[in-house]
Amino acid sequence: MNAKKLAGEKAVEQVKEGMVVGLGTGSTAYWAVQKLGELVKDGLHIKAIPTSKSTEKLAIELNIPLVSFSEINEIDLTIDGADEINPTLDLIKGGGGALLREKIVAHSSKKFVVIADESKLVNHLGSFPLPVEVTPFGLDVTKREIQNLRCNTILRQSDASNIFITDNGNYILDCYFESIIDPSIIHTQLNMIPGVVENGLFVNMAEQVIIGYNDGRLKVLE
Ligand code: ABF
Repeated sequence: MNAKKLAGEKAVEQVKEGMVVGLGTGSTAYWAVQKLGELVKDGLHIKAIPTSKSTEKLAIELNIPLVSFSEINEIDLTIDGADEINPTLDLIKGGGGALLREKIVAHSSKKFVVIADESKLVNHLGSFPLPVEVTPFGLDVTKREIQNLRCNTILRQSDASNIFITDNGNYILDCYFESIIDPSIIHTQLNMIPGVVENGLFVNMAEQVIIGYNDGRLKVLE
């Protein structure tokens, strides 16, 4: 049994006729988008907002109708993955580099459901390096200010000779905190730094987490 597929398809059971749905990014959200594509093919009417250009491309291939924020009042339900999930359902996201659009979409949603396999569950956030989207302008100053928060930072590369560029034209600094005991404090400190566009801490945002297991079990955390 594919744990990520199980979680993704379980989350899609919450999608109802006429909903506006936020489509997540990553290999777990992939299964939710695939399932939605099947339901749309079978006659389900929804409108969707993708959280990345890669998800937008997948949605178009599946003929899932897309809308922009100017065409809707709010998003009914967003389904997305995560890199780490702590016991209070705070998240680290952005391993795929889409954290800015993911956070905008999740924040604009009446309900934000996170899907994952059990490997994402942690006691404390921070083993996974925290992705922080920063402007190219002033990078060295921004990097120094972030490092003052007691973390090491690495500029994300797309390959050996190219810097990773987000869908929004920015860079990602992967920040190694080791252990983040109070995510809300780090979140605030990071976003006060002028060159920081957004960070991958999703604090008090997830309403529900669906965990899939390879043996076919599902666990819902709220
Ligand atoms: C995305 O899902 C990112 O925020 C996060 O990095 C990723 C998790 O990756 P995967 O679902 O492929 O394990 O939303």
